[in-house]
Amino acid sequence: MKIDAIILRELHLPLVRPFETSFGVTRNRRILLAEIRADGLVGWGECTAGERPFFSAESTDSAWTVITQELGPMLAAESPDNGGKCPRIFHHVRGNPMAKAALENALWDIDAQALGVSLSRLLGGVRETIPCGVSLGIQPSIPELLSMIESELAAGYQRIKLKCKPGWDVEVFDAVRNRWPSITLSCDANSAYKLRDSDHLTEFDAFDLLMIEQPLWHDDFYYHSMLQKRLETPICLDESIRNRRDVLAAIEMESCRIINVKLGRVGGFSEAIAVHNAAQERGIPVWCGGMLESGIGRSHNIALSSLEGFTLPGDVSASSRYWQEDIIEPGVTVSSQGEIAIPQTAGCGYEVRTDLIERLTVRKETIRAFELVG
Ligand code: OSB
Ligand code: MG
Repeated sequence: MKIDAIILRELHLPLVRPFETSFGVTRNRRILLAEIRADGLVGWGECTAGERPFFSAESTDSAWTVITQELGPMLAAESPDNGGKCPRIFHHVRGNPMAKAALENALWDIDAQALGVSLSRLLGGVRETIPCGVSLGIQPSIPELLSMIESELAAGYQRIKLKCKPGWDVEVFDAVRNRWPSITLSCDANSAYKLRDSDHLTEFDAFDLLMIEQPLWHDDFYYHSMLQKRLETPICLDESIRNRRDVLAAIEMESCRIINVKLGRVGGFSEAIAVHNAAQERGIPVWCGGMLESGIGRSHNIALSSLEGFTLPGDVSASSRYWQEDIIEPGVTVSSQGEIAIPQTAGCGYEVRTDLIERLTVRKETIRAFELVG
Protein backbone atom coordinates (compact mmCIF):
# COMPACT_ATOMS: atom_id res chain seq x y z
CA MET A 1 0.00 0.00 0.00
CA LYS A 2 1.20 3.50 -0.79
CA ILE A 3 0.36 6.01 1.94
CA ASP A 4 -0.57 9.32 0.32
CA ALA A 5 -1.37 11.24 3.50
CA ILE A 6 -1.67 10.94 7.24
CA ILE A 7 -3.88 13.62 8.77
CA LEU A 8 -4.11 14.05 12.52
CA ARG A 9 -7.05 15.97 14.00
CA GLU A 10 -8.14 17.01 17.46
CA LEU A 11 -11.90 17.23 18.00
CA HIS A 12 -13.78 18.53 20.99
CA LEU A 13 -16.79 16.44 21.97
CA PRO A 14 -18.79 17.17 25.14
CA LEU A 15 -20.02 14.07 27.00
CA VAL A 16 -23.79 13.97 27.59
CA ARG A 17 -22.99 13.61 31.30
CA PRO A 18 -19.77 13.90 33.30
CA PHE A 19 -17.85 10.67 33.97
CA GLU A 20 -16.15 10.41 37.37
CA THR A 21 -13.52 7.83 38.31
CA SER A 22 -11.19 7.54 41.31
CA PHE A 23 -8.69 9.71 39.38
CA GLY A 24 -10.94 12.54 38.25
CA VAL A 25 -13.93 13.83 36.28
CA THR A 26 -14.19 14.06 32.48
CA ARG A 27 -16.77 16.44 30.97
CA ASN A 28 -15.34 17.12 27.54
CA ARG A 29 -13.34 14.70 25.45
CA ARG A 30 -10.45 15.93 23.35
CA ILE A 31 -10.49 13.19 20.72
CA LEU A 32 -7.54 12.55 18.40
CA LEU A 33 -8.35 10.98 15.05
CA ALA A 34 -5.80 9.67 12.57
CA GLU A 35 -6.98 9.61 8.96
CA ILE A 36 -4.79 7.65 6.55
CA ARG A 37 -5.22 7.86 2.79
CA ALA A 38 -3.72 5.05 0.76
CA ASP A 39 -4.48 3.36 -2.57
CA GLY A 40 -7.64 5.45 -3.03
CA LEU A 41 -9.02 4.34 0.36
CA VAL A 42 -9.43 6.19 3.64
CA GLY A 43 -8.88 4.56 7.03
CA TRP A 44 -9.60 6.02 10.46
CA GLY A 45 -8.05 5.38 13.85
CA GLU A 46 -8.72 6.92 17.27
CA CYS A 47 -6.17 7.72 19.96
CA THR A 48 -7.78 6.88 23.31
CA ALA A 49 -5.40 8.93 25.49
CA GLY A 50 -7.08 10.93 28.23
CA GLU A 51 -7.01 14.72 28.43
CA ARG A 52 -4.59 14.39 31.33
CA PRO A 53 -2.04 11.61 32.04
CA PHE A 54 -4.09 10.09 34.89
CA PHE A 55 -5.17 6.69 33.50
CA SER A 56 -1.73 6.12 31.98
CA ALA A 57 1.29 8.25 31.11
CA GLU A 58 -0.18 9.36 27.78
CA SER A 59 -2.36 12.41 27.22
CA THR A 60 -3.99 14.09 24.23
CA ASP A 61 -1.04 16.48 23.96
CA SER A 62 1.72 13.89 24.43
CA ALA A 63 0.12 11.67 21.78
CA TRP A 64 -0.20 14.64 19.39
CA THR A 65 3.54 15.29 19.70
CA VAL A 66 4.59 11.65 19.36
CA ILE A 67 2.34 11.03 16.34
CA THR A 68 3.25 14.20 14.44
CA GLN A 69 6.98 14.12 15.22
CA GLU A 70 7.85 10.42 15.35
CA LEU A 71 5.27 7.76 14.48
CA GLY A 72 3.53 9.53 11.59
CA PRO A 73 6.72 10.30 9.66
CA MET A 74 8.05 6.75 10.27
CA LEU A 75 4.84 5.22 8.93
CA ALA A 76 4.64 7.55 5.93
CA ALA A 77 8.21 6.57 4.97
CA GLU A 78 7.53 2.82 5.23
CA SER A 79 4.09 2.51 3.59
CA PRO A 80 3.50 -1.07 4.92
CA ASP A 81 0.91 -3.38 3.30
CA ASN A 82 -1.07 -3.81 6.51
CA GLY A 83 -1.49 -2.76 10.12
CA GLY A 84 0.27 -5.90 11.36
CA LYS A 85 3.57 -4.35 10.24
CA CYS A 86 3.25 -1.35 12.56
CA PRO A 87 4.74 -2.84 15.74
CA ARG A 88 8.02 -3.44 13.87
CA ILE A 89 8.01 0.02 12.29
CA PHE A 90 7.37 1.68 15.66
CA HIS A 91 9.79 -0.65 17.47
CA HIS A 92 12.29 2.06 18.51
CA VAL A 93 9.65 4.30 20.05
CA ARG A 94 9.26 3.26 23.69
CA GLY A 95 5.80 3.19 25.21
CA ASN A 96 3.16 5.53 23.76
CA PRO A 97 0.80 2.64 22.92
CA MET A 98 -2.29 4.81 22.44
CA ALA A 99 -0.48 6.99 19.92
CA LYS A 100 0.72 3.85 18.08
CA ALA A 101 -2.75 2.27 18.11
CA ALA A 102 -4.35 5.28 16.41
CA LEU A 103 -2.15 4.75 13.34
CA GLU A 104 -2.06 0.95 13.32
CA ASN A 105 -5.83 0.65 13.63
CA ALA A 106 -6.41 3.05 10.72
CA LEU A 107 -4.31 0.70 8.54
CA TRP A 108 -6.39 -2.33 9.58
CA ASP A 109 -9.48 -0.36 8.54
CA ILE A 110 -7.95 0.31 5.11
CA ASP A 111 -6.88 -3.32 4.75
CA ALA A 112 -10.41 -4.58 5.51
CA GLN A 113 -11.82 -2.21 2.89
CA ALA A 114 -9.20 -3.28 0.32
CA LEU A 115 -10.05 -6.95 0.93
CA GLY A 116 -13.79 -6.23 0.93
CA VAL A 117 -14.28 -7.84 4.36
CA SER A 118 -15.51 -6.60 7.70
CA LEU A 119 -12.90 -5.57 10.26
CA SER A 120 -14.31 -8.29 12.52
CA ARG A 121 -13.64 -10.93 9.86
CA LEU A 122 -10.13 -9.59 9.17
CA LEU A 123 -9.27 -9.85 12.88
CA GLY A 124 -10.54 -13.43 13.04
CA GLY A 125 -13.82 -12.62 14.82
CA VAL A 126 -16.42 -15.36 15.17
CA ARG A 127 -19.39 -13.64 16.86
CA GLU A 128 -22.39 -12.05 15.14
CA THR A 129 -23.38 -10.12 18.25
CA ILE A 130 -21.49 -9.08 21.36
CA PRO A 131 -22.80 -8.89 24.94
CA CYS A 132 -22.73 -5.38 26.40
CA GLY A 133 -22.31 -3.89 29.84
CA VAL A 134 -22.05 -0.34 31.13
CA SER A 135 -19.47 1.41 33.30
CA LEU A 136 -21.12 3.85 35.70
CA GLY A 137 -19.08 6.70 37.11
CA ILE A 138 -19.06 7.82 40.72
CA GLN A 139 -22.33 9.73 41.36
CA PRO A 140 -23.16 12.60 43.72
CA SER A 141 -25.42 10.28 45.75
CA ILE A 142 -26.55 6.65 46.04
CA PRO A 143 -30.18 7.40 44.97
CA GLU A 144 -28.84 8.99 41.77
CA LEU A 145 -26.74 5.90 41.07
CA LEU A 146 -29.72 3.60 41.70
CA SER A 147 -31.93 5.45 39.23
CA MET A 148 -29.14 5.31 36.66
CA ILE A 149 -28.79 1.54 37.14
CA GLU A 150 -32.55 1.17 36.80
CA SER A 151 -32.56 2.80 33.37
CA GLU A 152 -29.49 0.87 32.13
CA LEU A 153 -31.10 -2.44 33.16
CA ALA A 154 -34.33 -1.38 31.46
CA ALA A 155 -32.30 -0.69 28.30
CA GLY A 156 -31.12 -4.33 28.40
CA TYR A 157 -27.47 -4.05 29.48
CA GLN A 158 -26.18 -7.39 30.75
CA ARG A 159 -23.65 -6.21 33.34
CA ILE A 160 -23.33 -3.14 35.54
CA LYS A 161 -19.82 -1.99 36.47
CA LEU A 162 -19.51 0.55 39.27
CA LYS A 163 -16.55 2.87 39.52
CA CYS A 164 -15.38 2.81 43.14
CA LYS A 165 -12.86 4.38 45.52
CA PRO A 166 -12.43 4.58 49.32
CA GLY A 167 -15.68 6.11 50.59
CA TRP A 168 -17.67 5.02 47.51
CA ASP A 169 -17.60 1.24 47.77
CA VAL A 170 -19.18 -1.20 50.27
CA GLU A 171 -22.04 1.14 51.20
CA VAL A 172 -22.81 1.58 47.52
CA PHE A 173 -22.56 -2.16 46.72
CA ASP A 174 -24.84 -2.87 49.68
CA ALA A 175 -27.52 -0.48 48.40
CA VAL A 176 -27.31 -1.91 44.88
CA ARG A 177 -27.41 -5.54 46.05
CA ASN A 178 -30.38 -4.84 48.33
CA ARG A 179 -32.33 -3.56 45.35
CA TRP A 180 -31.03 -6.10 42.75
CA PRO A 181 -29.81 -9.29 44.48
CA SER A 182 -28.92 -11.18 41.31
CA ILE A 183 -27.78 -8.80 38.54
CA THR A 184 -24.27 -9.25 37.16
CA LEU A 185 -22.30 -6.59 39.02
CA SER A 186 -18.62 -5.64 39.03
CA CYS A 187 -16.46 -2.75 40.19
CA ASP A 188 -13.43 -0.81 38.96
CA ALA A 189 -11.11 1.02 41.37
CA ASN A 190 -8.60 2.41 38.85
CA SER A 191 -5.79 1.83 41.38
CA ALA A 192 -7.50 3.64 44.28
CA TYR A 193 -6.39 1.21 47.03
CA LYS A 194 -3.18 0.12 48.75
CA LEU A 195 -2.18 -3.31 50.02
CA ARG A 196 -2.88 -2.07 53.54
CA ASP A 197 -6.56 -1.82 52.47
CA SER A 198 -6.66 -5.64 52.04
CA ASP A 199 -8.94 -6.19 55.04
CA HIS A 200 -11.36 -3.62 53.67
CA LEU A 201 -11.20 -5.16 50.19
CA THR A 202 -12.14 -8.60 51.59
CA GLU A 203 -15.48 -7.02 52.55
CA PHE A 204 -16.20 -6.76 48.79
CA ASP A 205 -16.56 -10.58 48.76
CA ALA A 206 -19.99 -10.23 50.42
CA PHE A 207 -21.52 -8.69 47.27
CA ASP A 208 -21.05 -11.49 44.75
CA LEU A 209 -19.13 -9.28 42.32
CA LEU A 210 -18.14 -10.75 38.97
CA MET A 211 -14.74 -9.07 39.44
CA ILE A 212 -12.85 -6.20 41.00
CA GLU A 213 -10.90 -4.33 38.37
CA GLN A 214 -7.42 -2.88 39.07
CA PRO A 215 -7.69 -2.34 42.83
CA LEU A 216 -3.95 -1.61 43.35
CA TRP A 217 -1.11 0.21 41.56
CA HIS A 218 -1.42 0.84 37.81
CA ASP A 219 1.88 -0.93 37.06
CA ASP A 220 1.70 -3.80 39.52
CA PHE A 221 1.47 -7.60 39.35
CA TYR A 222 3.08 -8.76 42.59
CA TYR A 223 0.87 -6.94 45.12
CA HIS A 224 -2.23 -7.92 43.12
CA SER A 225 -1.13 -11.58 43.44
CA MET A 226 -0.83 -11.13 47.20
CA LEU A 227 -4.28 -9.55 47.31
CA GLN A 228 -5.86 -12.20 45.05
CA LYS A 229 -4.84 -14.90 47.56
CA ARG A 230 -6.99 -13.14 50.14
CA LEU A 231 -10.04 -12.48 47.92
CA GLU A 232 -12.74 -14.82 46.65
CA THR A 233 -13.75 -12.20 44.09
CA PRO A 234 -11.68 -12.50 40.91
CA ILE A 235 -9.29 -9.62 40.25
CA CYS A 236 -9.34 -8.25 36.69
CA LEU A 237 -6.32 -6.30 35.48
CA ASP A 238 -6.75 -3.30 33.20
CA GLU A 239 -3.98 -0.66 33.57
CA SER A 240 -1.22 -3.22 34.33
CA ILE A 241 -1.62 -5.22 31.12
CA ARG A 242 0.44 -3.57 28.35
CA ASN A 243 1.18 -6.56 26.12
CA ARG A 244 1.19 -10.34 25.74
CA ARG A 245 4.19 -10.78 28.06
CA ASP A 246 2.29 -9.00 30.81
CA VAL A 247 -0.57 -11.48 30.33
CA LEU A 248 1.86 -14.38 30.80
CA ALA A 249 3.38 -12.77 33.91
CA ALA A 250 -0.02 -11.96 35.46
CA ILE A 251 -1.36 -15.46 34.87
CA GLU A 252 1.84 -17.12 36.10
CA MET A 253 1.82 -15.01 39.27
CA GLU A 254 -1.95 -15.43 39.74
CA SER A 255 -2.31 -11.65 39.90
CA CYS A 256 -5.74 -11.86 38.23
CA ARG A 257 -8.33 -14.33 36.90
CA ILE A 258 -9.82 -12.05 34.22
CA ILE A 259 -8.25 -9.61 31.74
CA ASN A 260 -9.61 -6.35 30.32
CA VAL A 261 -8.33 -5.73 26.77
CA LYS A 262 -8.12 -2.15 25.53
CA LEU A 263 -6.84 -1.43 22.03
CA GLY A 264 -5.09 1.79 23.00
CA ARG A 265 -3.52 0.45 26.18
CA VAL A 266 -1.87 -2.47 24.33
CA GLY A 267 -0.86 -0.45 21.23
CA GLY A 268 -3.35 -1.59 18.58
CA PHE A 269 -5.02 -4.58 16.98
CA SER A 270 -1.87 -6.75 16.59
CA GLU A 271 -1.04 -6.76 20.28
CA ALA A 272 -4.73 -6.94 21.28
CA ILE A 273 -5.06 -10.18 19.29
CA ALA A 274 -1.85 -11.51 20.90
CA VAL A 275 -3.19 -10.63 24.36
CA HIS A 276 -6.51 -12.32 23.56
CA ASN A 277 -4.77 -15.46 22.27
CA ALA A 278 -2.43 -15.76 25.24
CA ALA A 279 -5.32 -15.45 27.69
CA GLN A 280 -7.57 -17.82 25.74
CA GLU A 281 -4.87 -20.52 25.56
CA ARG A 282 -4.65 -20.38 29.35
CA GLY A 283 -8.40 -20.38 30.00
CA ILE A 284 -8.52 -16.77 31.21
CA PRO A 285 -11.66 -14.90 30.06
CA VAL A 286 -11.21 -11.46 28.49
CA TRP A 287 -13.55 -8.57 27.76
CA CYS A 288 -13.20 -5.31 25.88
CA GLY A 289 -12.77 -2.16 27.94
CA GLY A 290 -13.72 1.36 26.91
CA MET A 291 -12.06 4.78 27.07
CA LEU A 292 -15.08 7.04 26.37
CA GLU A 293 -14.43 6.63 22.64
CA SER A 294 -16.11 8.37 19.75
CA GLY A 295 -17.79 6.17 17.15
CA ILE A 296 -14.51 5.39 15.41
CA GLY A 297 -12.79 3.87 18.43
CA ARG A 298 -16.10 2.30 19.41
CA SER A 299 -16.43 0.55 16.02
CA HIS A 300 -12.94 -0.89 16.52
CA ASN A 301 -13.86 -2.11 20.02
CA ILE A 302 -16.93 -3.81 18.52
CA ALA A 303 -14.85 -5.62 15.89
CA LEU A 304 -12.30 -6.73 18.50
CA SER A 305 -15.06 -8.01 20.81
CA SER A 306 -16.13 -10.48 18.12
CA LEU A 307 -13.07 -12.68 18.84
CA GLU A 308 -13.88 -15.99 20.50
CA GLY A 309 -12.22 -15.34 23.86
CA PHE A 310 -14.32 -12.22 24.59
CA THR A 311 -16.80 -14.22 26.65
CA LEU A 312 -17.73 -11.54 29.20
CA PRO A 313 -19.81 -8.40 28.50
CA GLY A 314 -17.58 -5.46 27.63
CA ASP A 315 -17.71 -1.73 28.41
CA VAL A 316 -18.83 -1.18 24.81
CA SER A 317 -22.23 0.52 24.80
CA ALA A 318 -24.50 2.77 22.73
CA SER A 319 -23.22 6.05 21.24
CA SER A 320 -26.15 7.92 22.82
CA ARG A 321 -24.82 7.18 26.32
CA TYR A 322 -21.84 9.43 25.52
CA TRP A 323 -22.67 11.82 22.69
CA GLN A 324 -25.50 14.07 21.54
CA GLU A 325 -24.33 13.33 18.01
CA ASP A 326 -21.72 10.68 17.18
CA ILE A 327 -19.24 11.06 14.32
CA ILE A 328 -20.32 7.78 12.70
CA GLU A 329 -23.57 6.98 10.90
CA PRO A 330 -25.58 5.18 12.16
CA GLY A 331 -24.56 5.59 15.80
CA VAL A 332 -23.89 2.39 17.77
CA THR A 333 -27.13 0.96 19.14
CA VAL A 334 -27.76 -1.82 21.64
CA SER A 335 -30.69 -4.25 21.41
CA SER A 336 -33.20 -4.80 24.22
CA GLN A 337 -31.21 -8.02 24.90
CA GLY A 338 -28.11 -5.90 25.59
CA GLU A 339 -26.27 -6.86 22.42
CA ILE A 340 -24.55 -5.02 19.58
CA ALA A 341 -24.75 -6.62 16.12
CA ILE A 342 -21.36 -6.93 14.42
CA PRO A 343 -21.48 -5.05 11.10
CA GLN A 344 -20.87 -7.34 8.11
CA THR A 345 -19.99 -4.68 5.53
CA ALA A 346 -16.42 -3.99 4.40
CA GLY A 347 -14.23 -1.99 6.78
CA CYS A 348 -15.34 -0.75 10.18
CA GLY A 349 -19.01 -1.09 9.21
CA TYR A 350 -20.08 2.50 9.90
CA GLU A 351 -20.07 5.62 7.74
CA VAL A 352 -17.64 8.26 9.01
CA ARG A 353 -19.31 11.69 9.12
CA THR A 354 -16.48 13.73 7.64
CA ASP A 355 -18.49 16.99 7.51
CA LEU A 356 -19.24 16.77 11.22
CA ILE A 357 -15.62 15.86 11.97
CA GLU A 358 -14.44 18.90 10.02
CA ARG A 359 -16.81 21.15 12.00
CA LEU A 360 -15.64 19.76 15.35
CA THR A 361 -11.93 19.95 14.49
CA VAL A 362 -9.87 22.39 16.55
CA ARG A 363 -6.45 21.43 15.19
CA LYS A 364 -5.25 19.54 12.19
CA GLU A 365 -1.86 18.56 10.83
CA THR A 366 -0.81 16.69 7.72
CA ILE A 367 2.18 14.45 8.30
CA ARG A 368 4.84 13.83 5.72
CA ALA A 369 7.59 11.19 5.51
CA PHE A 370 11.05 12.01 6.81
CA GLU A 371 13.36 13.11 4.03
CA LEU A 372 15.19 9.98 2.96
CA VAL A 373 18.92 10.67 2.83
CA GLY A 374 21.72 8.74 1.14
O1 OSB B 1 -10.80 2.00 33.68
O2 OSB B 1 -12.18 1.18 32.32
C1 OSB B 1 -11.62 2.16 32.79
C2 OSB B 1 -13.06 5.34 31.21
C3 OSB B 1 -11.93 6.13 31.14
C4 OSB B 1 -10.75 5.64 31.63
C5 OSB B 1 -10.69 4.37 32.19
C6 OSB B 1 -11.81 3.56 32.24
C7 OSB B 1 -13.03 4.08 31.78
C8 OSB B 1 -14.29 3.37 31.87
C9 OSB B 1 -15.36 3.80 30.90
O3 OSB B 1 -14.56 2.54 32.72
C10 OSB B 1 -15.65 2.79 29.86
C11 OSB B 1 -16.51 3.41 28.78
O4 OSB B 1 -17.72 3.48 28.99
O5 OSB B 1 -15.96 3.81 27.72
MG1 MG C 1 -10.69 -0.06 34.16
